[in-house]
Amino acid sequence: MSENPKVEYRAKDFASDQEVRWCPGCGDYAILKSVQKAMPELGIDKKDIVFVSGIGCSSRFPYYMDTYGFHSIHGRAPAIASGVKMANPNLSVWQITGDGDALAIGGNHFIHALRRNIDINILLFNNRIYGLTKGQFSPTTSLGHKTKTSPQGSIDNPFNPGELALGAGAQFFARIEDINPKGMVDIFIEAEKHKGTSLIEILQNCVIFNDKVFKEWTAKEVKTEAFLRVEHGKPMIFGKERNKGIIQNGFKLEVVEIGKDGITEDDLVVHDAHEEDITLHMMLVNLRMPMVTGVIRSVKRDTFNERLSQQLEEIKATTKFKTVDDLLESGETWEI
Ligand SMILES: Cc1ncc(C[n+]2csc(CCOP(=O)(O)OP(=O)(O)O)c2C)c(N)n1
Ligand code: SF4
Repeated sequence: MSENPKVEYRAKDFASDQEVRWCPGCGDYAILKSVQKAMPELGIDKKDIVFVSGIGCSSRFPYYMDTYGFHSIHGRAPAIASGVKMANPNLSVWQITGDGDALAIGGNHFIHALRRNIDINILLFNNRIYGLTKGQFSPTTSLGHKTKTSPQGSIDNPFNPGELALGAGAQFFARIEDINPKGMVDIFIEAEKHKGTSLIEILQNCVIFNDKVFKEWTAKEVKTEAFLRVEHGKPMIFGKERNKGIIQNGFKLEVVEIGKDGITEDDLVVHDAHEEDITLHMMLVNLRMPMVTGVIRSVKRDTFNERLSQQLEEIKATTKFKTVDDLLESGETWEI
């Protein structure tokens, strides 16, 4: 018998008894369904799964999962998720966050979770707006975009979450659109299997305060031409007719047509998600048309948890302190 017998669940086993209270048509529903579909594939016991969120519409997520969960405070979910994972490294820990929660008030916690490479999965619901607080611009709102707090158009330069994450040392970054349920399921499974911080940016439609913000890519008439889904080891081909591709020209990626000007499939860039050097991954996260989705970076590096447990073992083997009292009574003490 295997040491970890696979637990058999169905997606509906992960739905809680709570009424889901997002606006009708919100992209969050599709993400919830996809997470619930991915969970049985992972075969993890429900008692070993924890969802941790900050504050925002997306942060209601843990209520809707029939797992353990914390609805914590604004921007601080990475601290709680990190603590949970360090206290019990066997848990599968999922952080749910919005672009405001992760990149504004929680920006500091977010970058340090990535830098440390704590083994958690971060789902960043990017709707380029503050949904819960009714439509203020966020750190991902596009330049010039009109919102409740930028009625003349935003004059802020937005973050590109992928660029920020790679700069902070992210070893796993994926991007996917909320209208692609199958794509979401596949990526969530891959993220959990990756040891280290896995960040998934989900392009999420906020039907009330930022409807169709990603329409340049997601509108029916364009969506088959506007996304490039990268897969490790495969050439970068896209388009309805699968006749478009990407070539590298110096530090730029260029769109080409296969069959035109002597271009063949062999000229196209082959995706290497495992390459340690971030140059190509940076170019991919910054490409606007097509927008790159799929697992853009997946590199194995020691996790914070591994280093921590190794260090603890080493110290335990050599220390003369056997209890906390030994430690407290060991050195110079004074009263103030
Ligand atoms: C300390 C603190 N500051 C501000 C707020 C108000 N607040 C609640 S949610 C939110 C932004 C949520 O936006 P986002 O993270 O993009 O999530 P969404 O609602 O779009 O899913 C803000 C500013 C708060 N709850 N706590
Ligand atoms: S305000 Fe926007 S993000 Fe929030 S539940 Fe409604 S549609 Fe979804």
